[in-house]
Amino acid sequence: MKLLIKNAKIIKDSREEVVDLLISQGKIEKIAKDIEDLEADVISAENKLVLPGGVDVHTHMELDLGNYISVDDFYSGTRAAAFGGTTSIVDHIGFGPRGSSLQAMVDKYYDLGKKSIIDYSFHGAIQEVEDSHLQEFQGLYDQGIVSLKIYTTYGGKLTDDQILKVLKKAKETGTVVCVHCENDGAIKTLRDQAEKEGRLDPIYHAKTRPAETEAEAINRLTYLSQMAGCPKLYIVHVSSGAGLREIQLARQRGVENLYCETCPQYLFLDEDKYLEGGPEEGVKYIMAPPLRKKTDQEALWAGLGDGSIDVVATDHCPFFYQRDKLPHAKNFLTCPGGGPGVEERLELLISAGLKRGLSLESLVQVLCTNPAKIFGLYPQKGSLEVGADGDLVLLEKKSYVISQDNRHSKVDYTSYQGFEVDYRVSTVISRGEIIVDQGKLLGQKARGQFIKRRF
Ligand code: DUC
Ligand code: ZN
Repeated sequence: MKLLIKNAKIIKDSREEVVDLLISQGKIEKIAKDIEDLEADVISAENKLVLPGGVDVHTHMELDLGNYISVDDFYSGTRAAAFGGTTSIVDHIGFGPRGSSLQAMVDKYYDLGKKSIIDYSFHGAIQEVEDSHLQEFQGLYDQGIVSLKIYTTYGGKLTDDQILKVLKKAKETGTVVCVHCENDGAIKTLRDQAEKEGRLDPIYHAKTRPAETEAEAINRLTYLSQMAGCPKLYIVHVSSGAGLREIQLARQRGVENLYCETCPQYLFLDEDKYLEGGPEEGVKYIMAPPLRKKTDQEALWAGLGDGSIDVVATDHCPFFYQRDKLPHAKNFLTCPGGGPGVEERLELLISAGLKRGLSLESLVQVLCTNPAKIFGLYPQKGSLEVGADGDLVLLEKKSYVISQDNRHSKVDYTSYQGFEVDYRVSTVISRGEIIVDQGKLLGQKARGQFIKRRF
């Protein structure tokens, strides 16, 4: 099967160019002007932006938190991703029971992932650091699981000695270590105090996880990384100007292989969301790290502008509003943390990014190319090059308002209700197959393939 995309405006060698792209057997076979191929189905990209399919390296499908499970499975979550122009995800898996091997949980996810509409991979997750766990890094790497995640807070957090062991082993195997950075002890003290004083409205979720807790943990990780010889270290969901500053300072003092991500919620939403509409509305935005101040938002946009933020991913981890979140409106301490976003990322970033004067090329870097490069999906994913997978998204310049009525996740709200975007995803192509066209899902269910990642 062949697909010919005519008159596609793409970015090539930092310049916009209008070309045709021929996809054959799922791969980009040719990029040139005026391609003719009588066997190919033809689609016109006239007046549309054509980008590599989006790569979202931070989702949590079916994440089991014990008392709650995030509501999108790999089918509904990747359906929402596809509608939003994302054609690959790398999911952060749950820990599973203590005492189990890292492989056991990855095996469980091999099964869960089979429902995906788009291509997918997983980051490993490590909550205990016995020698046996460290010895598993190589085997996971050989399967294409070339990254894993650690936490500095929550039940599965690692202590500094454990983190150092993980970083040293990762340096040996080439594994990328993703870290959720928040200072657990400080947060615990602040939460205990809030509980004692009865300050339990959603705004206290933000007040008990201040930006300093993120900045301190990022700072600590960058020094631990130096002690381990600078393995590949990736800070997930940077939410604050102070946190980003620690990354910039670490790079200035020579910490190599240090990457970071932010998410749309930290670029588009701020802590006023915890107050506007009262606790019943505010509870929708309980997530960690919490929403920050407008000044943090601006610092993150500046980080996108100067290239210090490498990736925008989503941390898509939705829980039902009515069923799961609303009952906790008066007690943030018990509310499941996380929110949706996998569908909105591309349209929000392209629309607002261009308005703010970012180049289309730099937006493609943070949404597609950098995540693919950092996590071993490149050049198969994340770029429009001959030989790459035929994963493309066509966007038309057509403003519309994001609303729960036009979403495709299972969850019953969107964090971006009422946001107007200038660009709308019109067609999504995965390995040469049109999977979304003009608001309709096409093709078979569960057609996604596991991506065996490598460097
Ligand atoms: N933060 C959340 O709020 N939910 C899921 C995981 C995370 O890091
Ligand atoms: Zn996450």
